Amino acid sequence: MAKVLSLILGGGKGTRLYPLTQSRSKPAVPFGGKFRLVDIPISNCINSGFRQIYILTQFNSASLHTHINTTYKFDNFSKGFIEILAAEQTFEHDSWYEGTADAVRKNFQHYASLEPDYYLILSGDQLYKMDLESFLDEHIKNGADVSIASTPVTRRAANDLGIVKIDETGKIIEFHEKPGPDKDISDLKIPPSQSDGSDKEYLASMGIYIFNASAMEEGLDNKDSDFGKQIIPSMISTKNVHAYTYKGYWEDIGKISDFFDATLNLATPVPQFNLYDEENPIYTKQRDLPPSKINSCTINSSLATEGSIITDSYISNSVIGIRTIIDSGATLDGVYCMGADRYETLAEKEENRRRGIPNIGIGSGSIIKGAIIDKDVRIGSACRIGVDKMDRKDGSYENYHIIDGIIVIPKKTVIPDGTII
Ligand code: ADQ
Ligand code: ADP
Repeated sequence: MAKVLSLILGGGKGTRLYPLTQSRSKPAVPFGGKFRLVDIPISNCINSGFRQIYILTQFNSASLHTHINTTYKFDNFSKGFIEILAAEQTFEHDSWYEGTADAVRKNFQHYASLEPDYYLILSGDQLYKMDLESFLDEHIKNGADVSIASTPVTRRAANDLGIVKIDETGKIIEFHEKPGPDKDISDLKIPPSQSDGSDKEYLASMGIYIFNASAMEEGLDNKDSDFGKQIIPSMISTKNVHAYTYKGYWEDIGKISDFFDATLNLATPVPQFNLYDEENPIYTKQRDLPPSKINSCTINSSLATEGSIITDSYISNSVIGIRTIIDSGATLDGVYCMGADRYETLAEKEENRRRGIPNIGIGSGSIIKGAIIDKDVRIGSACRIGVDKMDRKDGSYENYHIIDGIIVIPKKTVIPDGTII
């Protein structure tokens, strides 16, 4: 059996997902109502039989630790483990990870003793299901030093991705990292003999790589900081680098707008990413929460996760996270509500009343459209958020942000009764 070590790139500073990454590392960002971003690559690894996994992340946080420790347990016989390697100061280096390759390099001492045959590098912010075992089989069959999972994309999508050109055997002969809209890359088009005739005329790197152990050591024996910008382009001419073509659903969710769209898509009647797949489940923390209680509501194209209490409300195109309390007469349309870490007690609610602050959840009669509401947010009654015609410019405001036109309310924010955003 080949020994494969999976390394999940858990994120740089997480700026593109800010403010969701204000108080947590990117892998710990809640996704899909009850999951965390990191559950996706981990589940892909586990479902493919790869159980030795490191998560490389810039910030450590108690929440990521708790999540990993309470969710993923392997028995003694499987030799499985999942460990977090957060950027740390050592005698050799005192900086953050300067990029993806730098993150892998700085942790070499942690994996060297395991003596893997192969390194599987995965991105931490993508939504897809892929049989990584077939990817490895293909890598071995091709006698490759490095293989790059690649997927067909349009010219527009090609702007922000690494674009590969392959020969008839699948060997990569050219690689251009993020060519942007102006560069002429027509010579990188998929040859007509391999094209399916759609407008997806280019083959893009998915940022998922398999390296032979020796190729990884050689590739990182320099000061280059990024796989996409430096390591991969320089290996194309010196090593046997192959593409593995994947044609299923694949979405980068490292940006607020993509994260938001992918989340709401989960709630559509036929979502692109199937959470109801018995063979390839997405694993997450077992919480022992009660079922959601729903009283006199109209709910359409929405997901309501465990432990929520929703009363007399109208909810559409929304994802309602764990322990969300929605009071009577509220309307939510196109909202990802992450939920709450705990229920408030009656005494705490009494204290909230005395202090004039709303309870955790969404107050009565509030209307919310096109928003991400982080955990433990208190939205008062009769608020109007994203409803009225207003000139909303992207930026940071007193108690909310607007990013790509989406209203984002950070964790634990208090939005008083009657607020209009
Ligand atoms: P990007 O996704 O833009 O392009 P990058 O920013 O390097 O590349 O991120 C790759 C993954 O590594 C992400 O999950 C990110 O969060 C994580 N990451 C980034 N910096 C990190 C750091 N310092 N420490 C730990 N993790 C870090 C890459 C490739 C492209 C390819 C796209 C596909 O470079 O060629 O097309 O992925 O999405
Ligand atoms: P996030 O999900 O936003 O990353 P954390 O994971 O750090 O946040 O917090 C979630 C955990 O913290 C939950 O397991 C919850 O039980 C616990 N928690 C948070 N606030 C409280 C509180 N005030 N009292 C008790 N437990 C809390």
